[in-house]
Amino acid sequence: MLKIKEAKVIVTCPGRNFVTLKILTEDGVYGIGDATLNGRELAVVSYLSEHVIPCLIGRDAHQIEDTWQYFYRGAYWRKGPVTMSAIAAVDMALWDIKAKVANLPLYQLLGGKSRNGVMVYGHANGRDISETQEQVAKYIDMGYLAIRAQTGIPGLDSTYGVSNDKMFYEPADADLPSENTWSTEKYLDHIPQLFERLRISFGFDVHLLHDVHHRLTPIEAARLGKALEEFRLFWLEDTVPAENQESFRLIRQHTVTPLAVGEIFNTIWDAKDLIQEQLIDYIRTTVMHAGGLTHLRRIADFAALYNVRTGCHGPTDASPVSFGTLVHFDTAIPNFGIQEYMRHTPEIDEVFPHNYTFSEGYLQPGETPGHGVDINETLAEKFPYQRSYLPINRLQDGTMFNW
Ligand code: GCO
Ligand code: MG
Repeated sequence: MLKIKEAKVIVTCPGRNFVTLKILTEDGVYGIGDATLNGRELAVVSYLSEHVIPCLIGRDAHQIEDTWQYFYRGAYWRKGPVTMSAIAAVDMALWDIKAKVANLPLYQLLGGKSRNGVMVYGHANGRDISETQEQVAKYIDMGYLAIRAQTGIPGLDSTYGVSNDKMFYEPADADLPSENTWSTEKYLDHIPQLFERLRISFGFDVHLLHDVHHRLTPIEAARLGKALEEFRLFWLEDTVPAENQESFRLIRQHTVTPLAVGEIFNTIWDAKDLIQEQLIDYIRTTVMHAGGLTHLRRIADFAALYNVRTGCHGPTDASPVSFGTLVHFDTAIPNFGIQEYMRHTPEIDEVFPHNYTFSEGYLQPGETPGHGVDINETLAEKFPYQRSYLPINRLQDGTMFNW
């Protein structure tokens, strides 16, 4: 029995907010987990402090599955992003502890290496097609093999995925939600031109991806998928809001452009029909929002039965703790597809010392025991929480829309 002695929540904002859970055992071994939920950070802090930590003290740190079930079933109120982010943080921290006690890097506990490196994609974006093209060229120079391309839309002041700071895109940009405007017609006319230009300039050796960010209806998504077929995207992401899993049947009937979805899902139940009916190609559930490693493995194993591969969400709102854990997960599982990798600023990297490395388009896990990420608490304290919200989105006539 490895008794949990203490658990604490650390909130820090070295440029953006992160919520970290640190679990300490009686033997002095500790583990850390990421509980960041962009724009709703303090709800998870409260959930952890009021409802999780009191139940954790005295439990056996080695009982990872039982602890997961305890918090999932035990709350009675299942699922939801706040609950599942809190459970995720506990789970990550416990896996970190178990691997440290075993004196092994985490991927060894997950079955060892299934590949030599984890292929990642970076984010190229620009105010117009030419600027996006320049950014794609930059990522190619940095060694990336896969690049997501987003561009501003003529006639719209701002849109998802286009930022001023090209390398460190952060969509939560104000202490009250900023407002974007949207026109599906303008968007649908413009995006095929972007990919035509990128294929003419860079050929077909580089993988290209695109994120629609939940803005189309199924028939519009089908039209976009068809229009992009000749440019052979690696994937088209979040075409429609996915509350209706059956939306994907219609999209699937019309296009062979590969589909990715799931960054806002928190359980296997959100993706069950999509996977079982083979309506998607990549599942984007990720470690800090879908219940940690324990639940993510369950989703990946289920997906493997239906030829669905993983493409875990890895935005800047995932702290290095999540990235560290994901790199071990991606290294070990058989049906890995790709990993999103939005870089953190040097300030963030300093607060969260870590040992995963990027080289020639791939991330590599470190070899130290655990997931290989720590938190510098003294430094973290210097950056107090600052409220920061994601934008909202309205149609040009003022109607509230999906962001
Ligand atoms: C992505 C995402 C992000 C989200 C962000 C919200 O594909 O990486 O869509 O950019 O918008 O994680 O917090
Ligand atoms: Mg996305």
